[in-house]
Amino acid sequence: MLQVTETTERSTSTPATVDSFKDEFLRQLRYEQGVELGTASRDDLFQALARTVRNYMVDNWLTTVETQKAAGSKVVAYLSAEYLMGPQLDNALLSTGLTDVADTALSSLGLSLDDIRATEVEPGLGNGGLGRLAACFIDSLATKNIPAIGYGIRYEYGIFRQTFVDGRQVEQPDSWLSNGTPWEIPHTDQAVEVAFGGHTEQAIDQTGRSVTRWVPGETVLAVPYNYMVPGYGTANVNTLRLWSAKATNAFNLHIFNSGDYESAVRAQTVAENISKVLYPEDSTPQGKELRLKQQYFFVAASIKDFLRTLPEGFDLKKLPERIVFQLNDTHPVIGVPELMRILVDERGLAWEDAWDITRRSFNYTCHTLLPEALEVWSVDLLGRLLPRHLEIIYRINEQFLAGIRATYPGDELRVRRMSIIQEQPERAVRMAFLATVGSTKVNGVAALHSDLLRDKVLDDFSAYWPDKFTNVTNGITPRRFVQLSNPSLANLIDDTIGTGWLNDLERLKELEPYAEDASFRKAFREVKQANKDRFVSLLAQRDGIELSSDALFDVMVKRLHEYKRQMLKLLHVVTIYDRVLKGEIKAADLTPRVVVFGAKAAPGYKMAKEIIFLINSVAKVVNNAPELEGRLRVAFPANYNVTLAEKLIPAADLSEQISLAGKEASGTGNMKFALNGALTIGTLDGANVEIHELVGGENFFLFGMTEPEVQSLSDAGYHPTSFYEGNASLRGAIDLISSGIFSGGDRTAFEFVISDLLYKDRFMVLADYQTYIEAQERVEVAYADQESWSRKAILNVARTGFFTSDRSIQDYLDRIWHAPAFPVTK
Ligand code: B1H
Repeated sequence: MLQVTETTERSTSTPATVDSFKDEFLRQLRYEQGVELGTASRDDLFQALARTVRNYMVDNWLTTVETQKAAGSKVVAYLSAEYLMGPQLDNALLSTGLTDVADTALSSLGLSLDDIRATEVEPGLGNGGLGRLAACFIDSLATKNIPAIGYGIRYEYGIFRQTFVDGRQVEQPDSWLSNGTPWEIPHTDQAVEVAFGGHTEQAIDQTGRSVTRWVPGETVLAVPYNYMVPGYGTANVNTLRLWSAKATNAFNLHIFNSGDYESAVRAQTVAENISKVLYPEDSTPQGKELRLKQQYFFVAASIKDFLRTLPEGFDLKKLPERIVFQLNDTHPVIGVPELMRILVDERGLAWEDAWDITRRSFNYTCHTLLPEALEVWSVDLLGRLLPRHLEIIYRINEQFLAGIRATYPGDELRVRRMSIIQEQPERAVRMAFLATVGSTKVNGVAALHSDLLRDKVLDDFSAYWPDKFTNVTNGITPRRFVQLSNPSLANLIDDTIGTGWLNDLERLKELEPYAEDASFRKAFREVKQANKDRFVSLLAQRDGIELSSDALFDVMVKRLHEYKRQMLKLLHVVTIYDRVLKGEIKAADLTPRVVVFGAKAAPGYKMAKEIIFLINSVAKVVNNAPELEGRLRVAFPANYNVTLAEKLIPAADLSEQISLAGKEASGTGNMKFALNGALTIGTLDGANVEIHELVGGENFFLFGMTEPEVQSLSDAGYHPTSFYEGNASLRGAIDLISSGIFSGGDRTAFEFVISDLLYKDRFMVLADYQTYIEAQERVEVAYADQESWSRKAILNVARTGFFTSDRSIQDYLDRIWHAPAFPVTK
């Protein structure tokens, strides 16, 4: 019997005992893996364990799907080209409440849960923050009992595996599926066709109306793979549905029969390439045909998939009551003309009605401020790949611009500025504009970002539609980024304020008084120390990097991008070395510090790759300098990913969030560090602004220009050389890099980076250098007083409960989605 109740409670459908768990595990090993316990490989053990845990979620999942369907309540469909999920086993154990059962069951078989979980290969189906945000959001949606589905692409190869060869990044394919993944359930029977190319033609329908028809040139199959998304503390299990491309049989057969096997195979390859690999770009798009194909592929499949769940005879005018599509950046915005095409061409709705439905069904989240990151697709390419969609976009634009002309008569400049179609440097579709016009709400991802979006990037649009713009500050799931990644801290919190805070994170406020409690501070420090020890041993084993855990852990992990300013951090390192070499400071006076970098560069981003090479080159010299022995170490483990983040973030003392103000939309690493008791050194950028506000200025190392100051410096004309010339310490650092000391005497090795800094420095590293160095000096002083540092760190944890993604989701619900929660119990 299915029933719906108001209460939420954790339930595993089959009551699990150690014995039943053990039996299921052994059954999996024997009958699914086909091995004996004694001969099972690590991977066999992992697969069997993962499927055992998975099977405990299935009943709740099926109940959730059925109950939600029967109720016909509003569904949130999150459309995202990326989901950076991280390892799944721990999270599944946590949500089913089976961690202890599994541990005991495995121990009784002479196996170790820790060893087995370490073999999991994470699905790297995202680049960085945007993909990880999507993963946090579906976790919170499930936890909050919201009927929701995540739609995306099942890339066969995720984000590349980064290796370093002689200090340079070399990319290796990420074949995360080579052993298969226990978490997915394919449904070949539910595949849908997605069409591309061809042409459009006019026809007369049965009622005598002239209609447009798209006659596609080719079709591919989109095969859905389902992943369970268990909520925490609830029986609700939502679905993540990722699409994989497969050649259609009809197409193959036709060519096969003609005897041309080679082209049949080629056609298959072309079709299946669509979901082959994740584009490894972050913050900037890649304008490639295959990328547009990926976008249309998953969006068209997803919309079709949702529409077929509607009951026979459903009144499409009521669609916005049944679904809300959330566009995770512009990558899925082709969904707007796609829904129009379906409603007008296939379902025979009048254009005006279809437009009303479409606009009410979509909302758009923008994740950037960099102008070069705003996606455009050339009209030429779009017209070739999706001819009908291009016509529809033109018509949407025409109608939109008619409205602009009516409101601003004679203002043709404004019309040109706002047109969805840009004319220069080539005629192209501005996807952010299409998303804005086609959506009910547009949101930025942090308060500052949303303000800048409204007042700068999309100012014409916010003047025209003031109510369309809103903010939803990003968040992170505390299940993964506190409980799972930092169990020692979670235990300390449990012991101090009780349980229940994991899905009510503002309760961390109750920790505030304990900042004044010396024994709590000691316990808190012990947690941090244990996390450092854990990280140090992991790094020794994973990378052969030897570190002392008796040091300030200063961490900068994020994608490598000039605007994030890894160079500023590096200049700090080089400055310390330079001053020690010159005898300006005594190494013995330095607080022992371990600087950890983690960063992948987009493979085609030359400057980012040169900066990686420079960091590695500096690290090599600094780590071998006898002068700095025991005082300064630089560690740059390759292939920073979610798995490593979970071990590194809890070990950090200092969180580097040092982008140029006005460039980082939000950042989410900044939130993870603060919630794990690291202090932030940062600029007033992205969500740092809110972190700073919440934790208080005394508990945050603020430096650098504000966004308006950046703007005025830029308006006045920025000359980096004058900063170089006017600052001896900066000059010392830059000159040391140019001296060849980090490149075996080669003075030209880093010219590409250094001359850019001196003559362009688009992100004003040199302008913020001095205040950054001073802020680092404040860090040194503060860290020397461990009691006071612990107080600050505790207050960071206590005051950042706001950054749970549960709160972000609540904001989306209140401001944008208006979809009721729907608790499911069995
Ligand atoms: C963010 C991206 C992004 N912003 C294009 N934009 C991509 C753009 O493959 N592409 O073409 C991929 C990713 N990613 C990040 O989103 C922001 O830089 C962060 O500041 C923000 O925290 C994160 C989540 O909102």
